[in-house]
Amino acid sequence: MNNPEEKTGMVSLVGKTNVGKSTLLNNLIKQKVSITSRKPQTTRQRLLGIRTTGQNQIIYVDTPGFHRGHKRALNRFMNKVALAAIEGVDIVLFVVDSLNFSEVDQYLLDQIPKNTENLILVINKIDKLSKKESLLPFIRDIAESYDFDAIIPISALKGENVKDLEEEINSRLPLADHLYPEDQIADCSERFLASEIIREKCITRVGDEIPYRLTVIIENFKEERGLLNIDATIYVEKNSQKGIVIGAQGKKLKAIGTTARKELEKMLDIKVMLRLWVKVKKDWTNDNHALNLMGYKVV
Ligand SMILES: Nc1nc2c(ncn2[C@@H]2O[C@H](COP(=O)(O)OP(=O)(O)OP(=O)(O)O)[C@@H](O)[C@H]2O)c(=O)[nH]1
Ligand SMILES: [Mg+2]
Repeated sequence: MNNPEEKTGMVSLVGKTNVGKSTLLNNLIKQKVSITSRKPQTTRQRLLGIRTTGQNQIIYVDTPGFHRGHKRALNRFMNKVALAAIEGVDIVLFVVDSLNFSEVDQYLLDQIPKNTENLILVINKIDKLSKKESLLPFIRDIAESYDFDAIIPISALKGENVKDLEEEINSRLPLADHLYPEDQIADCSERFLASEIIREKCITRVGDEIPYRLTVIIENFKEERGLLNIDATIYVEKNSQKGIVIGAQGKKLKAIGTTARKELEKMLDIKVMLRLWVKVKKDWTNDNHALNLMGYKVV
């Protein structure tokens, strides 16, 4: 080891869809790298967020939320990525929603090997609880089926107790050299980030079904004389979905483009020219070949 005092650990955020894993990741690393939304199945790929403080380096792994009842190839891919993140890491954060622990949470908890070292139960969204006392029976019920190494109630949205969680993680990091430079906070490209921000703006503006049938491909990403030119295609599965994304007189697509552009300009600190197209790729979410082309590496 180059520095015998350095500590480094991989920490997975695992949990059902919509419990707030990506919100927590962004809060832990103090920057938005993972998109979030009130709709389920927002995160689709494994994504790293890195935080280095002094001798400690934590590499967080955000994962797609585990979900059931969807049988398409994209859903199978997402669940596989979710489950894979349980193994080969130093610490697992099992994230649940304080208002709702269901069969799906239980199923996922049952998938975690009993000999997992450093399994921390993170109970999120405590800001929504009307009575904090209801946490005790909630904790008792979940802790019955697993002997957690620590249990920490938090609010990822408000930042409540997130510092305690970070301290708990730091106290469990193994001695190892850092893997990333101390100023690096993510491992994804700006190109990927751009596609995700555009997808996030689409998710919040279209109805309940389309977010699951929509993806974004960056066709061109080039900086010229202080202007970042981004051309992106939004793929959906049907003509009717295309019409919804575009909206009357193209108004919805325009709003998606404007909000995405503004956010990207802030994040990347550069002026952005964003051009969006909407295309139909029939049944892409259920076609392994198309999924690979869209960047979801189904092997
Ligand atoms: N009130 C409240 N809402 C929260 C909190 N954390 C997350 N949320 C909200 O819960 C919704 C889901 O959050 P995400 O971070 O996208 O959840 P996720 O677990 O990453 O979801 P998937 O990527 O689908 O697995 C969003 O609307 C968040 O704003 C919290 O602590 N309190
Ligand atoms: Mg997420």
